[in-house]
Amino acid sequence: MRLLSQLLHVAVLVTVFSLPCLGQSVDKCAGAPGIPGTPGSHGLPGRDGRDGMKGNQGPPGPMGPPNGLPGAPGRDGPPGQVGPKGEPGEKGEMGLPGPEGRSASLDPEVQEALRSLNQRIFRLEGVLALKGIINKVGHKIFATNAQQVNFETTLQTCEKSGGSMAKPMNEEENGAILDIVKQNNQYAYLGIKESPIPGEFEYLDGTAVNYTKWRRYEPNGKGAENCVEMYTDGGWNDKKCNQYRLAVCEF
Ligand code: MMA
Ligand code: CA
Repeated sequence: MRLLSQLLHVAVLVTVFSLPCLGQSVDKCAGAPGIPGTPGSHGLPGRDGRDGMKGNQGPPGPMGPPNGLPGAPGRDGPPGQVGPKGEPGEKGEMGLPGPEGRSASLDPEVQEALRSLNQRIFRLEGVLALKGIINKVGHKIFATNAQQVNFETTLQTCEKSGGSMAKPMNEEENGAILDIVKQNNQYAYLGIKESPIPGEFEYLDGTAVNYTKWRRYEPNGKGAENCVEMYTDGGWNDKKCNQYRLAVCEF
């Protein structure tokens, strides 16, 4: 087909160039061109081109034959879910002491609380004294339950109440106990006992008695009267401990 086309091409050219010189003078009319030669043979192959871009990584190769050695361990998986809460641990050791707080004497809130408490106690003591329930002298309060019991029971009654047996240590305190004795018209045991030395007396804790109010000729028991009672005139008498006397305590 291509050959046919070439032949046709050649024929056209021959026709055109073989026409007589139309409209031109005879002496200037050239001869017809020759027929083109045949195409030359192929040249030598060109030089190699430059390296192309690196291609993508190929797919993994096929699995190898069985009985090969195991591969290296795989990577760790993602973390699991949070587990349930554990049992409480043992109690730790005590920590170090905290920083020193503000002195109560400089704390306005503490000061106000103390002032308020003092006032309430003062008022309560006033009511109790007015009703004859307590007899206050200096820092001591004397009181009775109006019961007549022996020395040992008096001692226990006073201590169970948070106090101790009444022990006058001066004339004023002796007068305060006397008020209670007179109001009840009952003698009262005092918080004084005979010491291991007959005829000598001491407080229940063994300390020496400085103030005394012995009645005339007392003490006269000489080891046979180990307790002390107050008469209704305020004077003291050494007496056996098993009598029933007004229980008077001090707080
Ligand atoms: C009683 C007894 C004594 C006291 C005398 C005072 C007779 O004994 O109470 O302790 O000394 O009276 O007379
Ligand atoms: Ca006596």
